[in-house]
Amino acid sequence: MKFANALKELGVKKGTPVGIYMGMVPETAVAMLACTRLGAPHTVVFGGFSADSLSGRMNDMGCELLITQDEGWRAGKTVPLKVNADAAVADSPSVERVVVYRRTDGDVPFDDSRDVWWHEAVEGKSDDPESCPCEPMDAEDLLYLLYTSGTTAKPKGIVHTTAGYLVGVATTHHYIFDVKPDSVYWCAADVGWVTGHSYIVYGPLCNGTTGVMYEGVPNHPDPARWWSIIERYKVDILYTAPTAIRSHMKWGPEWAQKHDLSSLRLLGSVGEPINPEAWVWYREHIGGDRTPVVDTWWQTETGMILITPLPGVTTLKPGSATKPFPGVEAAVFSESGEEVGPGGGGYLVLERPWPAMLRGIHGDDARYRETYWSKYDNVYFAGDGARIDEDGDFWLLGRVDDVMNVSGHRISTIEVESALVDHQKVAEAAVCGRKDDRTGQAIVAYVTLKGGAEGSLEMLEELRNHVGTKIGPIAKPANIVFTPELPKTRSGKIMRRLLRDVAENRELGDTTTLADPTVVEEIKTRATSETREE
Ligand code: 7RM
Repeated sequence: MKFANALKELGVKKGTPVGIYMGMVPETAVAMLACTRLGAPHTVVFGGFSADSLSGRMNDMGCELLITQDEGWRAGKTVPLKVNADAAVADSPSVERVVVYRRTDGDVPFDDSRDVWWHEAVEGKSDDPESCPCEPMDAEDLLYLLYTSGTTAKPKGIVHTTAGYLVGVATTHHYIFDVKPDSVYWCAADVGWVTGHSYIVYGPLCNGTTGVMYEGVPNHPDPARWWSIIERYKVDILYTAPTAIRSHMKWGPEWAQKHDLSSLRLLGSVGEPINPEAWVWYREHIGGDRTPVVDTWWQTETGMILITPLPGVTTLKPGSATKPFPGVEAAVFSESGEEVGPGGGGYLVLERPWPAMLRGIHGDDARYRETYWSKYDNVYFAGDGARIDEDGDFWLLGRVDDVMNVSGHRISTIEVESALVDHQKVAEAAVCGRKDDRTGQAIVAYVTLKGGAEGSLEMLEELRNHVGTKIGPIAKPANIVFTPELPKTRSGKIMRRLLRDVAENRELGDTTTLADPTVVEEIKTRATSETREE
């Protein structure tokens, strides 16, 4: 309330575009909700993004005000948010004012004519709701833009509007996470991604749910950090990503065993297909073999979860997101647009609108039509491959741009990855196709072994054979590169495009969204030496 009054005094009103560039502090949620109260649409830019990414987004939206903080605080180190924000604002002429939340009290540049401290802006402001009534909004008024990468270099500003979005996220949050009045719910995503928007801020807070927000990383000061938080706050619902679960697998179950996790009632997964081994590990070592695990499929564009089990209702199946949420009509189509029945595979589509669906791409209607509505008539094209099994359960196979074609056989990178991580010595694997004169494409696998073990030629053969046994000889990787880390975006998605560049000896493309840019150099060195050994 106080902060909404502060923004109001700074001239923010219905329709004023506001940028938010902050870390995982509760004030980020406060900033988002203060904008919403005033009817001002926001765009939250993940704190790990660069100044260039921030200014690109603010320019696209035409932001007039930016809310940031002095510094972020992550794994014992500071993140220079204000310094980056200043560099971004220098390239974003529409930004007139900058509000700075003091988090670390670090010495940061401050321009008195433009910048204002958060704590000074709220000083003396009223916290009476009557002093700042909610702006009445039309159901279809813009709530926020969230930028997400597509197939071009320019991120798309996904448009989410007010009523349908809130109905969608509140309903799915309630039913899928089986939220109780006294729940302590923890979504471990970053608030800068759609998962943070829908399932840290809007869904849970519409439902009045108490939530945990954690600023740090899972392994600082040690890998027991998450489990001690769960014990301390008696968290009953945990929602995270497969990549995080696999990291915990790599560190070993002993960290979780040190803590009392009996408060947990439900576990969720999102962001990428979860391999059955990680699913089972999650349920066994974190869920004490008691809790349902809900594998939830959705996208920035869908706004809300669309394919998921309902706990206590749906029969769970490790690796499958199971069934569409009630009211959602999902189907799998062949290339030519025929609906594929049980047992078949193809492209995931949505045949009926849903409340939280995107309303467009900001400023680019042509791209909106082209990306989602041009492949088939009147159905939404999700860009994911999927299979429906004999029980009608959906198996998500990853982005369709990640499908390989080896000697005319369609093989999903995810299928090969799942087979590799199914091997007891493998911690993580990423797979991509590279051009091959004989077979069209050949499969290249990048593998991280458990406990940081080094790869050997014996191990290489063992893994190729393992994949051969799991999927078939056709799916055996032509090359396996052992590497201590995989290149991931800061939201934890493996950057296969970069792996393809390495596999095909190309100059590396854009690496700016990588969490750790040094990883690819290491992989390049290993890939070259590995190929020589072959
Ligand atoms: C929520 C989020 C969307 C893409 C989507 C998929 C993949 C997400 C799952 C999944 C298999 C899941 N939004 N994806 N959830 N794949 N099973 N449960 O991640 O816009 O950042 O990404 O993520 O490929 O198209 S997102």
